[in-house]
Order: sequence, then C-alpha cells, then structure tokens
Amino acid sequence: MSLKSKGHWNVPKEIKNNDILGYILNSRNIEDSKSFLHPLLENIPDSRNLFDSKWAAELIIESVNKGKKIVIHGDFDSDGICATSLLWDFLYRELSDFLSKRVDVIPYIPNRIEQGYGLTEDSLEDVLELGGELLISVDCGVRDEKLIKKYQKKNLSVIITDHHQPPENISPKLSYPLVHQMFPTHEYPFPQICGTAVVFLLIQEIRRQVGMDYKITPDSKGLDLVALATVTDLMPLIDVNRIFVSFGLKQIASGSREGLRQLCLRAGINFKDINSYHLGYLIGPRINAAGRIGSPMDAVKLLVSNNEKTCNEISAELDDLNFQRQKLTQEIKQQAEDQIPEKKFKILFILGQDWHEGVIGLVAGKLLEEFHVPVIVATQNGSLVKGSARSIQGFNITEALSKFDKYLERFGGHELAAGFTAKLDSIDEFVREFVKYAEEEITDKMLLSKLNVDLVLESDKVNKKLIDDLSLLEPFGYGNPRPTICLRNLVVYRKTVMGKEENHLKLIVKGSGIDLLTLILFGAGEDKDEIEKDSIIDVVGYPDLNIWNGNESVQFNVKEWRFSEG
Ligand SMILES: [Mn+2]
Repeated sequence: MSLKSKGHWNVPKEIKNNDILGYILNSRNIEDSKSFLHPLLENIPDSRNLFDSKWAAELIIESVNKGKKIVIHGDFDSDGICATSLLWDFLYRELSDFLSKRVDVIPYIPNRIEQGYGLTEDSLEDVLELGGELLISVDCGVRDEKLIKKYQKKNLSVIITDHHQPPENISPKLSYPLVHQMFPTHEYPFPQICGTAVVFLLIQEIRRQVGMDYKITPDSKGLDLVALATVTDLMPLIDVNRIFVSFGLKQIASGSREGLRQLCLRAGINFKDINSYHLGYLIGPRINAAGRIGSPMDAVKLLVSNNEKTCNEISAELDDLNFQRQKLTQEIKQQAEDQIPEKKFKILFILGQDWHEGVIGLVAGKLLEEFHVPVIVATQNGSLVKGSARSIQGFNITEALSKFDKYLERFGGHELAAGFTAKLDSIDEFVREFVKYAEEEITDKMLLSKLNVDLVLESDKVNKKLIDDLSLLEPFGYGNPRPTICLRNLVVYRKTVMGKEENHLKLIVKGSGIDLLTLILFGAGEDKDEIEKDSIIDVVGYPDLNIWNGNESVQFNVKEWRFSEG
C-alpha cells in the first residue's frame, strides 16, 4: 500500500444485483425510499407541530394591530441572517400589504466581536434604545430565560424562536412563547431543523391566523432562504431538510430573489444550475463574510432588496469581503503553523496575538483538515482571550472544555465545534492542562482518518445511467454525502499530467468489460512518477459527466487511490 491511501477505507462487499439505489438507501438506513427519492412539500409537518407557535403568532398579530414597534433580534451567521431577512420581509411587506397596515418592524443583529453571540445585556439594551416594544429573536435565545425575564420587567415583550439545544432544566411553562422544534419535549417530528426553518413555520402560522393562504407550495416565499440556511448551518440533508433544500434550490434557480441571483453571478455560478455544494462553499461563505469581518446587516439588505443596483453593489462588497476573509485566514494560518510542534501530537492548541476573531474558527478547521487532530486556535486581543475549536469524531470538544470551566469566562458549542472566552491571567496553565488532558483522552483510533465507501463496482458499471441514478439522491451535503464508489484492479493504460502546476493526473485505465475508463486524480502531483503504464490500482471516487465542445463523456473523479494488493 502506498500512494494517496491516506486513511482507512471502509469498503463494503461488492453488490451482485443491479439495484444500486436500493442498496445505498438501505445501507444509509433510509426506510421510506419513495419519499426520499421524491421529496414533496406536503410531507413537511406544519406549524401546529411547533409548540407555542400559536401563542407567538397571536402575540405578533396583536402587536401589529396595536402599532407596536417590533425588533427582530438575529444572529451574525448565515442562518441568523437568513432568518432575520425572511421574517422582516414577511412582516414588513406581505403582512403589511395583506392587512393594509404599516408594520413597524426593524431587523437588528449584534456585532460578533463587540457583543458576541446571541442575546446579551448589551444587545437587549440596544433593542430598548431602538424603541423596541416586542422583541422576536431568531436563531438564538433558547438558553436565556433569566436575561429575558429581566427585560420583560423593563416592559419589553419577548418571543424566542431558536433551534439550538435547549438547556436541560428548561421549564415547560415560560413567561414568553418559545418557538422551538424540541420544546417542551420533541414536538416537531424532525428535530434537526435550522433557525430559518423555525421562522418559516412560524410565518405559516401567522398566515393561518390572519386568513392568508398558508399551504406550502413551490412558490411559498422563503424556501430559498431556508435552503441556504439549512446547508450553511450543517443540518443533515435528510427528511424535512431534504424537502426544504430541494424546493429551495428550485426557487433560487428561478432567479426570483434578486440578491441571490446577483450573488451567484459574482461567485461565478449560473444561478439556473445552483446546487447544494454552491450554497455551502460559494454562497454561504460570502453571506458569512459579512458577519465575520463586515456588517451582517448588509447581507440582510441584499437578501430583502428588490433593487437591482443595490443588490449589485452589496454582492460586489460581499465578494470583496469574502476575498479579504480568505486572505486573512491564510495569513493567520501561516502564523499558526509556526507553532506546530515537531514531535507527534494528538491535539493542536495554538495561541496567537491580535488575530481577527472572525476567522480563527476557519483557521482551526483548515488545520484539522490537514492534520486530522482536534484544533484550538485562540487569540489574545487586549485583555481578552477568545478561542475557537474544531474536533474529530469521538472527542467531544464542548464537553472537554466544560471540564476546564474554571479557566473560562464563557463557552458553548457542540460535539465538533466550540467557542470560548478564557481568563487571561491563567491562560498558560489552561493551555498546559487542557493539552495534557486531551493527549490522554484522544486515542490513536480516533485519529485514524476513514473513508467510507458506499459501493464496490465493476468498472464497466460506470456509465451515464449510473450518474443519472445517483443524481436522484441529490441534494448532497452534510448527512447525505455524495456516494463514493470503489473500483478495483484497474490497469493503467495511459497517463497524462494536467493542470497549470502539474498537480492532477488523467489516467486511461482498463478494468472489467471492453471499454477503457478515464480517471481524474485531483492533487495527485506527488504520485505522478509512481503511477506508470501497467500499474494496477484501486480507486475511490464518483462518476461525473465531462462536457467538452458539446461532447459528453463519462469520467471518474478519484478522491483516493492506492496500488492494488492483488
Ligand atoms: Mn442556526
């Protein structure tokens, strides 16, 4: 074994029948294959499944009727930005039109660096200063009962909508509506929906109560934003999310939202061909860049504006911010790399100075990708130390941090990602103790990178029909990855080095059957001399259609490769 067989391949047995889709769905534990392959909007459980949505809608309608000032308190990430935009657009435009009444509503998003995530004293003071009489939170607030009670006494009515894990001891009877898919127990049939989806369902409830059409149809406004938020918030693309994303992508492809249309153009995507990958890797980062190093309200403006010129200007600005964000991430990553020890390590805890807090999480993510160990990147800015952590399967980073809470001012997150503020005077001790703990807890097995293979096929099964069949499993993403296929014992017939930096390989190989197959090995630069004519290799990847000068041909994109063991 050699070449780029980085990790361990989890390879299933070769399948003998031709029901490839059935086999994949079965191995992914998808029971209802029919509704999986044919997502239908009518299968989205409606708003009445969300406890307190009725109460929240009543309170919103009452406030609108009384002409109260409503402030939507969002969050600076893509989910928070989409949820804020969706709710503001509905209240200010659709509901206002329907009731023929001006709705006094403004969006508000706290500043990531100065105020931090979620509801805080600081952000609630801002809401009062804005004259807010009713606060509606989106994508935050589920853990803030104490703080909310304090502000209710200051005559602020509050509605919380959120999707983050509720605290364990949450009271089922709160003094304000909490619209949340897991409150008070698991009321909504599918618990892993994003904050924008929660808002979408709340809007459905408001529509029902005022007598607007509330059935979800392909034209229902906001499915596009729910799709974007679902993908960028890493919600699993199964069940309800799969329906939202499938239909949301169609809405984006129709060009109905000017801001998204323009942002696609900037990102070099034909919006008519938009897919979930584009949302996650090209559109999402541009929206998030606003919250990381710019102003998230600009992203809100982009998503609610119908004005071509405004959208053009803001998407240019977001594009530029995204470029700066990449540059900044790269620079900080390079500085962080100077601290990587020579000896073997099971965790990286890197402490920098005056690094931009908006990108340290991205740096941690990149280092994790490279070294496949948990990574913490922290920075001392003035008297504060802020950190961001990314972890691997098996090492729950938030739980690990909680064991060291005496060193922390604030922390939160989930199994694979967390953020914290640490106490400056004990920071060195914290780093030392935490690394010691992690080195003990992390096993070699956790560090082994694994590549899950869905199918082992004969190479003559790689054809247009396979591509068409597999496309029925789209949209791909977190929770529903693109199926990976292993092809074995391929004999190299011809080799071409490709790419400006000569870092890709194109191989023509012979496997089973009489046809030759084209393989593309991205990033195979280091192996370009090792693989020769008549080498016999195994590969893992996926088939793709190559369109060149109007001609279609099937090729196989290879993620990992190794010499066959015979
Ligand atoms: Mn969220």
